[in-house]
Amino acid sequence: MAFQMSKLAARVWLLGSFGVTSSAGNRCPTHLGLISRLAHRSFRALKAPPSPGLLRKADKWEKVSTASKSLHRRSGGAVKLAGAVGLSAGALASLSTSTSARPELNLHSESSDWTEAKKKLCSMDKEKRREMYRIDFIPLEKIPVWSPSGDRSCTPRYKANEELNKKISLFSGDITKLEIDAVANAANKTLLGGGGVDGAIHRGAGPLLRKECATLNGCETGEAKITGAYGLPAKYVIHTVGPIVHDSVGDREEQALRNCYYNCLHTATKNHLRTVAFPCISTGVYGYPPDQAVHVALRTVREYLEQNHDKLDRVIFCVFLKSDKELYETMLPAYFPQGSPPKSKL
Ligand code: AR6
Repeated sequence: MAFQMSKLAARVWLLGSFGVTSSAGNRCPTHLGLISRLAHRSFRALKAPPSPGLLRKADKWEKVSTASKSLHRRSGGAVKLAGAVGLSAGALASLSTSTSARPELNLHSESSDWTEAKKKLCSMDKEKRREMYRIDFIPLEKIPVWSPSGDRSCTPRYKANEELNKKISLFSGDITKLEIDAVANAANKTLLGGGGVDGAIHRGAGPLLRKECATLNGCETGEAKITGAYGLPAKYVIHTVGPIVHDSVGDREEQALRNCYYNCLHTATKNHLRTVAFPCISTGVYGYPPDQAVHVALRTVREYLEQNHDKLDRVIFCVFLKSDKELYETMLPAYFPQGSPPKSKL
């Protein structure tokens, strides 16, 4: 029995010596301390002191544990400390990655709890959240407010309203990079992911998005449902299901597409979200002609902003294809015309 306990104590110590730290993530300092305490406790249970050499080694890990906790706080002096306690370069590397670079929340692990992750993300400030992103991000400040460029004359369909114009952006690129309150997703009825922009959003957000989506019982065409955005720079994803167009667009499809935009905006404002980006819903796999969809998108946003201008700061039309960019550039002045400059008195 005594022999087995002694072996256990030695094993506990050995665990500490051989890279348990590398897989222990950010709990590394705690693990080191625990290992040391376990070693001491095992020896106490034996009621016979271990060899002085073995104890010295256990004490050394205790010191490393205490020192690495303070390192974690101050994140400096790692090399000096390693020299002082004789840590190898490999052990130092595992210590430094596990104490500073690794975030405390694993958003890309299937086994993480999505409710817990969502709660933690909500309570984090922007800087802390930025440590979690795996992709480049584009902050709101880098997304310019829309202003007409070139010679794109187009008959205005609404009155000029400079206040509303300041709330509009046309962004050309990947919606998953936007660091804003919410990105809309052109999903399917299962909400469990797919191709196109839906696939990009799920890939960027990681497996917890699918886990949360699985609790929502799908989504009907034209409706919208909100989830966390997990690994994305955005805070939330608002999923909507656009209409599928087989031959031509009828009233039903047009109304359904309008509902998508309206319900996404309504979901955003209901949740006090002030910046929202839209992809060109239904215009990919679902076959809605982009030159018709652009009118539905712009009209619905314009009318929503007129009624709710105090509730939103920015609506971003995110275009992925050059042809869509050109369509929006052409049609934006019809829905968000510029005011005429004041007449000169001369
Ligand atoms: N960022 C912004 N826009 C994008 C991105 C991106 N990363 N990727 C594609 N787009 P689609 P749908 C544009 O087919 O027509 C999925 O499988 C794309 O160029 O993604 O509503 C779902 O699961 C196009 O302009 O959505 C559904 O089954 C727009 O996003 C189905 O597709 C929409 O194209 C939904 O079809």
